[in-house]
Amino acid sequence: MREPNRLESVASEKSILARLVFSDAPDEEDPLEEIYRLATTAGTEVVEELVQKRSHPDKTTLLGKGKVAELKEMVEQTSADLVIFDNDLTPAQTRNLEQALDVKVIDRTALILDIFAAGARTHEARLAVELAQLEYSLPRLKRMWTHLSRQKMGVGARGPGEKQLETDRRLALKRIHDLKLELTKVESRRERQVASRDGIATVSLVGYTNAGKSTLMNALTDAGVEAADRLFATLDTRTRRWELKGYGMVLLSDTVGFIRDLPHSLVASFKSTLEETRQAELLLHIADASSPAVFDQIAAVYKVLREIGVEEKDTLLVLNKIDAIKSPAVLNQVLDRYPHAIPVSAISGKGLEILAEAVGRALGENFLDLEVDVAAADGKLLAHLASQGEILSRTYTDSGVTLHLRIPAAAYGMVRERALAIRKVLPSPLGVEPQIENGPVAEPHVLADPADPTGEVA
Ligand SMILES: Nc1nc2c(ncn2[C@@H]2O[C@H](COP(=O)(O)OP(=O)(O)OP(=O)(O)O)[C@@H](O)[C@H]2O)c(=O)[nH]1
Ligand SMILES: [Mg+2]
Repeated sequence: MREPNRLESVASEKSILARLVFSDAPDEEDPLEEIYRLATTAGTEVVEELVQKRSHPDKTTLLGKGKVAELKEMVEQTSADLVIFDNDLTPAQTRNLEQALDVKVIDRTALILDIFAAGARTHEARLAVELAQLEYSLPRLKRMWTHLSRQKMGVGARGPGEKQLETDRRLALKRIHDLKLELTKVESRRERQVASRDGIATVSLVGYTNAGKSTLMNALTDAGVEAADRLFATLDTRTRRWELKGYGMVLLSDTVGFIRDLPHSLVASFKSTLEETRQAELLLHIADASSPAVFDQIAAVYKVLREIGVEEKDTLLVLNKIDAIKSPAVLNQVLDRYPHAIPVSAISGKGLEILAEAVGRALGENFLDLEVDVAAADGKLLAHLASQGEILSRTYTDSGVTLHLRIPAAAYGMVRERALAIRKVLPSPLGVEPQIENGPVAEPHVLADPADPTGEVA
């Protein structure tokens, strides 16, 4: 039996980049920068580039006739294997362009899928990518067949080919069905896992790809996750304990990054990977403040957050990479637009203390300030308090110990049940106001959980 159709990898092919920019779109410093990064991340060698400004796309070939001819000449001169469009192409446009250029043509979505396919490591990410690839290929199966039929049987011929197309479609649909089922199982497993955490607050890092989410996760929790100057370096979700000074323990999770015009099928397939984000109490939206495209990237992330249904969640905007910003004026421009944003550098550690305070403040209502008496023999409660909360002071008494502590509200149940006396139950006081401009420089600090050196969370 044949495998359902997969997209071919474009790694190590020579590519030409092309993009249609609408005339009314704001000027970009380098309109091909992102597609160039995507193309090289996918492993292609970029040999030429072409941009056309136009008020509307050509229905049949996206670009105008003159530009298609220009592209054709480039293909011949460079012997490129492939033309990559930074726009999305309809199946018909792809077919027409392939015919006109006599070379393989792929669009932005196909390229992103290729990168995801090459990078997916975990079972879950692999399932998600395969599903997205199949959904992308399904309406294009016809094209592959039409292509074949012409070579083998002449235009309009009917016969075994049509049957093959039917078989391909059936196989693809069956596999899509199976993958969705499998992913639903993964999703409910994850939902149960997240729900079983005794209500400890989860803070989820979200943001444009390459903004520095994983680097920040490492700086805050000593997580040791991979961070790299590569688009979509992270394709799964990692959750670690984060000991928030003055507030107690929360969970911090790092996940797949977003990009503008992220294919909808891809977002849908990654639903289970994004489960932590969907259940998080607080989102930290990490933006690369040193990127000339920072405004577009912030907007693109808000759009994806809407798509996955979490736009209503409490979100702190974090402006990362401030060490790489050339002039203070650039940062001020971003702060003018987003005055509540918190500038940090995950690499130098600047601003991280202010960030931690802001997170604690945002989560403040989930924490309780208590003074409790615990029996000396109640090792279980003492261990619970030490692992879940922060003990601010302890005084030994004849019968046991009096603790002043701050714990997540969800961890209060056991205290109420077992403590000898509870004297204060107040919402935890707010942290210090984050200082945005000219704030003090915080030293880099790494918070590790001494009880568990890996800090890994199931
Ligand atoms: N100059 C500077 N570079 C940073 C900073 N934070 C991260 N980077 C760099 O940015 C690149 C991307 O970092 P990652 O942490 O992998 O970014 P990410 O948001 O996790 O990216 P994906 O997982 O691909 O979505 C790496 O080369 C980091 O070293 C920072 O504060 N300053
Ligand atoms: Mg990452």
